[in-house]
Amino acid sequence: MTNVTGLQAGESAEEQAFQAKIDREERIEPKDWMPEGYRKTLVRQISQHAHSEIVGMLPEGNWVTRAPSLKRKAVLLAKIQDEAGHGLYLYSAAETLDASRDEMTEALHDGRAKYSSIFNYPTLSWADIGAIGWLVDGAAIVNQVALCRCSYGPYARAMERICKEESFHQRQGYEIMMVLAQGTPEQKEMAQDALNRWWGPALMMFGPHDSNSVHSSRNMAWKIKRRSNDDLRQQFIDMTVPQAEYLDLSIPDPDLTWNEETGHYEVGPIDWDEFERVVKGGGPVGRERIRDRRRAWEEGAWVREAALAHAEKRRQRKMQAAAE
Ligand code: FAQ
Repeated sequence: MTNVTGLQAGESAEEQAFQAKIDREERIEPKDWMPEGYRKTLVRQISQHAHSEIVGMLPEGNWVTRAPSLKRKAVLLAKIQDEAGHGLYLYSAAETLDASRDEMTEALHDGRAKYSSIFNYPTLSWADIGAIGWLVDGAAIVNQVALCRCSYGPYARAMERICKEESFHQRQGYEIMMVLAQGTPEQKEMAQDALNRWWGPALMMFGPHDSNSVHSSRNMAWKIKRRSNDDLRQQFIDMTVPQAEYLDLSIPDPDLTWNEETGHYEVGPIDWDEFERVVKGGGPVGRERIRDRRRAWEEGAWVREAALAHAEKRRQRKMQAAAE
């Protein structure tokens, strides 16, 4: 309800000006006033996104030493390094909201912070590396293109850069699948098996159905989210089914149908019980992922210490030079 001052009930003048700025499609920058809820939900989403990039390096890292050729190994290494870079842009974007890197890392390690459910599945064959590029990066791009128009400037700018790299990732994955699908019957079977295992989890990447998405309505009003979970999932399905047909692989869903009237593919039910389990770290390799991240953090302690000591030395040298 609007009162005599033109404010919505319960809304302060600051909140109203903030929303008006968003409605004018102007970006919110770190030093602008923002409601605490806006800051918190962004820290949650951006840090979850950053953790996903970093944990997402692990399933692919599993195949670096077993890539089938030197070229494949070089490409895979470059992709994994890109994911590390994406994590860094995103942690930096979250830091502009007063979230500390150490706190975010701690939250990941002690299970308080989520990361994408998709990375709790194992990479059992080389074809899984193709399927990750094709399906996981493919789903990530669909979601992230929408996030390029997010109302928070640092997140939106990070997304623009990340999307460019993700589209290369998606193509390299599809190319691996193409080579396998056109290879020997055994190779084609590997590609089909990977599609069978990654299809359902890829659909879950977009989050729960809109009717069960707790953050959607608030985040859409704040224009953090531009399109709903189901809307983006549908775009991914419509884009990916013809790609599978081109590979002559079958989408593992007996209920998959083309709806002539709506112009969309329709899929069978998604296993939300599995999603709930996997999000809570109960996937096939959930524990292993956190164990590996913790170990990497501990083993990297000396690098952080050395970088800090070096920065301190430079600072002192600079101060000394200024004093002379
Ligand atoms: N996994 O109310 P909603 C990548 C959580 S990057 C885990 O719908 P929201 C690159 C959600 O956080 C992939 N948790 O939430 C790569 C919320 O948590 P709460 C990561 C999930 O935020 C490729 C609760 O459920 N991308 O793959 C998932 O409005 C290859 C309720 O859900 C991003 O993070 C899930 N799948 O919408 C790297 C994109 N879905 O409140 C390496 C940014 C939902 O309990 C190799 N994030 N949850 O703490 C977003 O766009 C949104 O946060 C959504 C969820 C769409 C994920």
